[in-house]
Amino acid sequence: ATGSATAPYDVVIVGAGVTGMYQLLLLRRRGLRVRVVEGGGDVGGTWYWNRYPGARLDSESFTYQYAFDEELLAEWDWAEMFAGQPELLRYFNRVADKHDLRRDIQFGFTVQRLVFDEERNLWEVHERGGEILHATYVIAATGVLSALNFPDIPGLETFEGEWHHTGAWPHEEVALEGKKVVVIGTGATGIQVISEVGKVAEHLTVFQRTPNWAIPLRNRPLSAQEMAEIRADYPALFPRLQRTFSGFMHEADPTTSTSVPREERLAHYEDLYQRPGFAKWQGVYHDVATDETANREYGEFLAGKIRDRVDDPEVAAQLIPTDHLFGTKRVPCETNYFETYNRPNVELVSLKTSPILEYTPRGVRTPDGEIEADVIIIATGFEAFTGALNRIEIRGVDGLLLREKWEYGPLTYMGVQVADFPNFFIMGGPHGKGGHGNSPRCSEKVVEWMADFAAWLVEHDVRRVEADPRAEKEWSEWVYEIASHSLMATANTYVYGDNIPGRPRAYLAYSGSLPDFVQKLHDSRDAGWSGFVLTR
Ligand code: NA7
Repeated sequence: ATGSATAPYDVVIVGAGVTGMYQLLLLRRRGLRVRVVEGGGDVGGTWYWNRYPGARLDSESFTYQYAFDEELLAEWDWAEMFAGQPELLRYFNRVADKHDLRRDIQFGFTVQRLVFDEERNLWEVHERGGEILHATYVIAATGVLSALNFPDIPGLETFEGEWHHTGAWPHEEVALEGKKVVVIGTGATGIQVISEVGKVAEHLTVFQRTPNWAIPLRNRPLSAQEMAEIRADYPALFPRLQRTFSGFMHEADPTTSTSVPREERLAHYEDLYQRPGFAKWQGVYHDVATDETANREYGEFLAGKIRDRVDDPEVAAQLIPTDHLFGTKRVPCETNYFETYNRPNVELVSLKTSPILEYTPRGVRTPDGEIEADVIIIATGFEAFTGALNRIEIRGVDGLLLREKWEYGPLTYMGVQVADFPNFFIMGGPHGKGGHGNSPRCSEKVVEWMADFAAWLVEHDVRRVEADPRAEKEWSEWVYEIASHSLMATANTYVYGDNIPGRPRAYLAYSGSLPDFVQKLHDSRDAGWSGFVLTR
């Protein structure tokens, strides 16, 4: 217990990713004693861990940066419309350097337990290796997609080749050229990594459980001229993004699809298909997201594109989703993904008909035989929203364990606090908007609100602040209620925890809009922090 001698911090922030970095900067500016603890070796969170080949933004680069630093906005040029992981990591390192963030960050500090000491109104922050820090308040900036999900397949330890989860990719280059590679998983990540590995592997076997409605990314370099135009628009861009549903550039088309003749509709879909990024998802006729008939027609259009792009009609059929409607799961963006299956060295295997029974020393075994691999890439995603918190032993009042409280689904007040867990705040977790959607856009106002609140609490010497159980109940019921009306409720998705076997189905995200969410935070603040119980 080396840390027990140090005086308590006002705030310990868990996580030095996109959210935690900004939180640190703001709390430091407010004069608070603050420490960040981070399991990784450096800043950047998602972009520190997800170094797999092909890791890239699906949001336009310039929409996915901090809005607060005008100097940096003026000098940072984005090289591509959709930045790759190396460029993003350079950017977040630049922010850390410029603001000297690292002096308040303890790296390699993996939080194992968080225990609330009711007598002293202090949180004990226990590191895996035994170090303990103390803080009046703890802010979890642990991310919504950071706890790795592994398929439940036995024998990984017997495999004699190299294996990596995409979300914990090594810093050293992984040799894939001329190798036999197996990829498990075809979500947004799998689709990116498959398209890159297919180009270099001697043989690539893709194990797919469910196909996804992937759409072309259409990335390209940004010229100096374009960058200048984009930059000139920054003062309008950031406020505009704050008014959108999830911080993305593309807003739903107010036109109802059926008000347009079918031919015109299809021509419009063709036109949309040529546009970059989420224009084809977020920018389509609004009723595609809500009306099943409109949705199915658009899906049929996209299925036609897949059939056009994949040579073998049987493979094409396997790549067309039939189990879920377009947009009811996270829509991946792709670059030559479908064409990858036209390569002679790439093979698609359905886990539905040919499940992996076990890993073997030489590869994987299926009912159809053994498939050899030099490298196995596990692209099976994350225990979303609650995973990063539930994997820490978080003990509140009377030793209550957070993951037990959340056994049948999360309960929060505005996604930021949980009753019986005083002085503990969540910036990106279940039932809040922080860290979801376009992550920097969705978290920045939450982080700013948090900085106001934390400064106010310290200034007013509030020893204990906790969500009012009634406010928590109301919020949670409301979140579950609005989610149940969405077409998303019809899909198997990580947003409902469906990817984690044995987990009771519960809506984990927040299905309202960004401005609406921020307004609710501000309303509470303006009403003297309504919904929170404060003890001086
Ligand atoms: P996702 O979107 O959760 O995708 C994971 C993929 O792995 C998906 O194809 C899953 O199939 C598959 N999967 C998950 N568990 C298993 C098991 N047990 N066996 C076989 N296949 C499995 O994660 P990503 O990393 O791609 O993307 C996550 C987010 O990160 C994404 O939204 C981006 O914003 C960035 P399923 O569809 O569940 O049948």
